[in-house]
Amino acid sequence: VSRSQPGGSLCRDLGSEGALNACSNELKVPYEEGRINMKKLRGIIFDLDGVICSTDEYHYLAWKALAECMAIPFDRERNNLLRGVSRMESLEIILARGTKVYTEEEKIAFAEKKNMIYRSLLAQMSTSDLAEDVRNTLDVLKTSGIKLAIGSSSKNAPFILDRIGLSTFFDAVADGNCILRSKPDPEVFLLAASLLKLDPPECIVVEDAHAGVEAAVNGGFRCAAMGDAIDDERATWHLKRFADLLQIVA
Ligand code: B16
Ligand code: MG
Repeated sequence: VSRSQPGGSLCRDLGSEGALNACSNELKVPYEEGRINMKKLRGIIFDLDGVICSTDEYHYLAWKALAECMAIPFDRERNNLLRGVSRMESLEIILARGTKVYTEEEKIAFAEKKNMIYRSLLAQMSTSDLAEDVRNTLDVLKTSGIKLAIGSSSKNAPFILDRIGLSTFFDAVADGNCILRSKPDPEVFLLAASLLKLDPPECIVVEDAHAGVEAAVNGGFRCAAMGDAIDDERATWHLKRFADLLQIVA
């Protein structure tokens, strides 16, 4: 069942739990010291779509459905440009391939239509859409005493977290409902860090978008890149699997 609207400003700081460091794996993913003045790792800020869960695929399907209605060419390569950027900026990137000019009201209506399609796909998600390695890795990180936050451009983040059973898991959630500027601006990550009461050099950001890696670096964070952004040279670590994070914190 689809919930009506994302729940307004749900950015929160729930405090941290646990202090035992349960991770003892050897660091196998090298990092480049000196790019950012490193401090002891105390927090991890996760992007949501494409990192915690595969909702990036639903974004693609929903934008594709809209683009087809408008006879605008759209494919997965184009879709990769939308990762991490806001809904309205995404629409502008799609419309740039078309020939027609639209009013602001029409653009808002297009974005709402896309969001309705997207939310109907999200509504079908359940806790089984949280991959086992993500769940297990998050559990290990939580018991290690490292604070965990979400830093997502999405206004649907509270709804998604609810669907996959993580609505109360994170120590803080900063999302598209709480920010004025989306990635590559660092606002969402700086907000997440401040909710955790940590400074950027004490945190790392996990991202699947080039815009997100750029946002992390712009904010003074070290970044672990994965998925579409795995080869981004601005990232400190390059994660083949989500569980590789455990090698960073060891
Ligand atoms: P919404 P993330 C981002 O989430 C998506 O990567 C991006 O494709 C999307 O346009 C943006 O959220 C806004 O999403 O329409 O749900 O508000 O990757 O930053 O977690
Ligand atoms: Mg993402």
